[in-house]
Amino acid sequence: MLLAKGYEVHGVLRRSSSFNTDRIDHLYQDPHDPGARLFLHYGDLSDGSGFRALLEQVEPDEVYNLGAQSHVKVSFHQPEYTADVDALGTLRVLEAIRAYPSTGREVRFYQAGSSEMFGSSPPPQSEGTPFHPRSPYAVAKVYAYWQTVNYREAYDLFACNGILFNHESERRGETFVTRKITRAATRIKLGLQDKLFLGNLDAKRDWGYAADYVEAMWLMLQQDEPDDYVIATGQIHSVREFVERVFDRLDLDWREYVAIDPRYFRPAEVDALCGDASKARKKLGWQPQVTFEELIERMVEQDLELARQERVLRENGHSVPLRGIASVWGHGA
Ligand code: GDR
Repeated sequence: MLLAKGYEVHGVLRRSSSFNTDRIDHLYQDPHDPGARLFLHYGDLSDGSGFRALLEQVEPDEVYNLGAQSHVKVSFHQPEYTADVDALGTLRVLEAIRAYPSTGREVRFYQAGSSEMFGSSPPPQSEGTPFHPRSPYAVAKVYAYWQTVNYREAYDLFACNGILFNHESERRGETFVTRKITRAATRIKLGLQDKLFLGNLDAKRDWGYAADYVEAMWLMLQQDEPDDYVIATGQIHSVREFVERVFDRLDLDWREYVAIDPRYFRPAEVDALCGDASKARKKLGWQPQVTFEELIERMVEQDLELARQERVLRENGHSVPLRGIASVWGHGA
């Protein structure tokens, strides 16, 4: 979205021994190309000095902190790491921005808050709803939220929290429930898999389309004053309903294929999230464009195509990496 708006974009990339850029490969630009506007730098939210150096080198106008250990279930297995990256990582970025060299430029800061912060506070949730986090991930996000508010109040930073409800797309990571379902159901449809193991089907979420939500993040940083906003569709559906719709769309009876595996249950669950985004509607002029049905259609269409490609490869004797097929290789997430 930022590239389409004409921005020069600098992304921070975690070092890994294998490539981890699959989801942005379609944006790749050769950095030697004089017209290139997308650059990647090694960095990590656990490394404050690296981030400070990057800030001085890049001199950004806007910083979007979307980095996190973002999987709720995984945060129960890695609570300290999650707190370090999601909570302290945000503090490191805020500190770096506060101490930014006196170029006279203001850096606007966006913090990816989460509806998970509301936890067990009943829906509908809005900016005034008390937080009651239910996972190490959510607790870390609450810490980052309040640091962002405090840096705004204490140092006059242009810092905003977006409190985004679940947002999905064709590029959603495969261990999150929506993509796990569309990936598995389409593979089942094409005879590549015969079971899908899930956890709690009764959880209810407010699922929107990611492309709509990034527009809201950007809008927050274009306002005269920094503020915090809930971004949501205001519609709630259960995981069971999501499963049912996806399998229906493929003319399959989900009951024949879906089984419950308790290893996907969470020690504490968030039962129901449904956001009230009236403030964003009023102040940012924002509203979601893609409906729940369209979201499912887009995800199913794309994953059907991936499954078709996989089948052709297999039929021709090629081995296909299982990376990205969470229902095969999900590690309990
Ligand atoms: P969530 O997303 O925890 O809401 O956080 P996720 O898709 O992981 O879970 C949604 C609900 O589905 C239930 N569920 C399962 N979840 C997973 N991952 N795998 C399963 O097999 C499964 N079976 C049932 C979960 O228990 C849960 O209730 C997402 C993340 O993107 C966060 O980073 C972000 O902050 C919030 O959305 C808003």
